Amino acid sequence: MSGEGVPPTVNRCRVCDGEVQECLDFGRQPVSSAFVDPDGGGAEVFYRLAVGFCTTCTLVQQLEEVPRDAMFRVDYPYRSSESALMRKHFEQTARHLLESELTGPDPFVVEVGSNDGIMLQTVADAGIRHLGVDPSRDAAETARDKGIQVQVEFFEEASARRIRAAHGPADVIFSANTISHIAYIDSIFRGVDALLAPTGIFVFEDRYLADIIEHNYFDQIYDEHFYLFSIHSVHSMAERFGFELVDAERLTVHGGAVRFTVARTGARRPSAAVAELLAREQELGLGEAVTYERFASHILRTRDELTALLRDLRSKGHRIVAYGATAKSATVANFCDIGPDLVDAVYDSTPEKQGRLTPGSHIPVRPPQEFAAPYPDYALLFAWNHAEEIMAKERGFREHGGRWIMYVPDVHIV
Ligand code: DWN
Ligand code: SAH
Ligand code: ZN
Repeated sequence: MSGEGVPPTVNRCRVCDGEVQECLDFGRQPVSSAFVDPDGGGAEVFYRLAVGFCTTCTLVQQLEEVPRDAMFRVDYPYRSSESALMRKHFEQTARHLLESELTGPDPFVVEVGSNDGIMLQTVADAGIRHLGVDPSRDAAETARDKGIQVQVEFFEEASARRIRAAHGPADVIFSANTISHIAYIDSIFRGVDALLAPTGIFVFEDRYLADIIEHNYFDQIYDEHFYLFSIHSVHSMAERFGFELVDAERLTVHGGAVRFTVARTGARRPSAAVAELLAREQELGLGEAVTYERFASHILRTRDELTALLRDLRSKGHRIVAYGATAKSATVANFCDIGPDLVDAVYDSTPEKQGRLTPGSHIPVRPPQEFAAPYPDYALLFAWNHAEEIMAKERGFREHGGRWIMYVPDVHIV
């Protein structure tokens, strides 16, 4: 998208070693969850956010890897439980696992990326043996305070082997919005191989590439989302690592995701859904350059329309703020050059983000209690995946004549 032409180096697929063709370039971007202290502090880390697709296995992946310690640190600020929708989603997910898989004698479940315990809470309350694994210490402490067992470290082959030695095999390894964050995917699968019981399952939920392209959810692309999965790419990835994709279920959370279920080859019979979704994907062109060229022009159009709208409103004297200091919004703000000159503040319920500045774009983060004091004219909804919950909470904003600005799938005002 930068128009600088073909990159000089050949990029290799992290799974199959095929050639990766660059297709999207968002330029220089900060670490998406590295909120900045207003009184200075350490220098911000930037990298080039570029995406390509593997010309052999179609896996969509980033071309530059941000070191994992730069993203997931002791003070990683995201807290899954800030959303009522996600609390309900993970309670249902846990109940489903408890009823369908964790029914034998003394079952054991491991969660990769357990964050503040949003999913394991239900498992712990049911008295089932569990272990969360997450390197983000402060989030893990929140989970521990709720009585959930968590090990503060990165899941990978070595930690998986240690868990197996200490606790025995896992019947279920669960993960949500985390496997796509892990560039060293071969080590993850070796870890799953070491830890999973012979007939156990590895279940992971992640954003679905087809939904991202169809609905122009370009802001789902940021440092943490190293991979954008499709049914096809996960199917071939599982196979390469000695596993099999045995189920795939589409989810509506985060704008569209898939719950992938993977088992050891031959251990479980694949559901009809896998074949159906694979067949449907054939028509989407997820392994073809033209698909990403179309996506890139949609993204550029959105950027131009959004910045034009914000500048126009500002020049007419309207006050604009944003809502939801999401990781996603790092891409929007930095790619569209939206800073405090256009947007006064971003309101967010997460105490760990409040009082700090958004990464790269340096917009102050304020608590939602200040949103109404007084209401702005316009609010740019960065947390569009929580639109229903937020708009219901902030009903007073519209009642006072305020308007929400949306940018996906296209720029519009509601
Ligand atoms: O994949 C990831 C997902 C699960 O979480 C991670 N890589 C990072 C993070 O992404 P995100 O920041 O884009 O996630 P959310 O869930 O869209 O973030 C919502 C933000 O909005 C949070 O900072 C909390 C805030 N919020 C709020 O202020 N009021 C959320 C709700 C529901 C609210 O009512
Ligand atoms: N599962 C939660 C949290 C997603 S945010 C949800 O769906 O809302 C991603 C989480 O993965 C963070 O808490 C981060 O610290 C963690 N994470 C990142 N890399 C990891 C790894 N290699 N092993 C375990 N957790 C990891
Ligand atoms: Zn590949």
